Amino acid sequence: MPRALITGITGQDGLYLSELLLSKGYEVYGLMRGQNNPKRELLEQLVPDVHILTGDLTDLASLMRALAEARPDEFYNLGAISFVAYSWENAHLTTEVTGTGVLNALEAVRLHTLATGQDVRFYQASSSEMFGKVQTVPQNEDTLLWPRSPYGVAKVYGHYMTINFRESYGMHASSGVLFNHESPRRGPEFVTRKVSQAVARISLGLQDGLVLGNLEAQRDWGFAGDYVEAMWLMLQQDAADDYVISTGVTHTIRALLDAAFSTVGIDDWTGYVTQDPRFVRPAEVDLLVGDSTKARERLGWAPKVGFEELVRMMVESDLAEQRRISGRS
Ligand code: NAP
Ligand code: G4F
Repeated sequence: MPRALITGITGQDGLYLSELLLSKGYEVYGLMRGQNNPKRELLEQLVPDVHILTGDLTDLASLMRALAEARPDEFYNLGAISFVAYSWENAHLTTEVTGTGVLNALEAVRLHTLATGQDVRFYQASSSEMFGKVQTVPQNEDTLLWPRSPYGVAKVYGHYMTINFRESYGMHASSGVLFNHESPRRGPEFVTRKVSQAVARISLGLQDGLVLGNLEAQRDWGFAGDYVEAMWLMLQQDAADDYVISTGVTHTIRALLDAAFSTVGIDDWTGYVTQDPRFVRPAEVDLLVGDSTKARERLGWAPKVGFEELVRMMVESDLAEQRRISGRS
């Protein structure tokens, strides 16, 4: 039975990836931080077969202990402070967790291999946010990185450190440059879920409107369930490498609003949405659209869920949740 250790187990991708690996017969270990993590109960409910270990990406010894206990064949480093807007206000912390945390994870794996002789394949959750002020359209593995946020800068560090460990120590370390991926499990701070939750509440009469920032930004949004398959496929290859994972289709926030409101029968949403500079970022990533030809050709990966279906799935899930909470139909 193959064994996997996942950091960021309580996050959106951690949950989907653990379900995928469990379905493939893996013994799955998840690293959870904090002495009383509020997401523990949900995690135990959704994936009761995952073994929970405590640890933190900023604490190298905790990673070493987790590795000694899990003895994984595969290590998926999904843990991060992942909210771009938050990273300006907490730049140092973001650097420690999202940047230096990758070095800690790589060092822990390297030292574990030295001590035990066990080879561990490593996955790094890199991000399209690294492309920032994009230098080519669409973006692929060769596009120059120009990050626009402390989060993006930290991800660039983690990305190159992963490549450096592969080149320096021959580690099987791969980096997935994933474009935005969403689901009903997406945190409510991200724009897709903020919109799907608000639309559900507006249609049930529980909320009057929605306040957003920049409506012109364009994102290449895919479904998280499809994207974790790409992570797994990367670690099944003979040689480690870097891959862009994306749908190749981009939409503005306005188009997201069109799709979400039309799910509940509202064609003109302008009366419900206002803009506030509070949600506008100091530097914006205006346009993301990925070229995932390499992943499609070499991994045989392709996204299954399209934009309209994804938005509908999220709004319907939030409608069901809000009906349950409020008792309204
Ligand atoms: P997420 O839902 O925000 O999950 C982040 C996870 O990291 C949570 O489990 C969180 O734990 C954990 N974490 C935070 N600080 C930590 C620390 N100090 N030590 C250990 N773990 C820590 O993110 P996601 O959407 O699943 O994304 C997974 C990874 O992919 C992240 O690295 C993200 O940056 C990257 N990524 C995401 C996307 C996307 O569109 N979703 C695209 C590209 C790359 P708590 O629950 O305790 O906070
Ligand atoms: O949903 P977002 O917060 O995601 P963002 O910044 O693209 O980052 C996500 O994707 C990255 C991959 O490219 C990941 F690495 C990262 O961890 C995260 O998962 O914002 C999307 C867009 C931005 O242009 C933002 O300015 O939506 C715009 N937006 C407009 N109003 C808003 C809002 N974003 C949020 N979160 N909240 C708003 O009110």
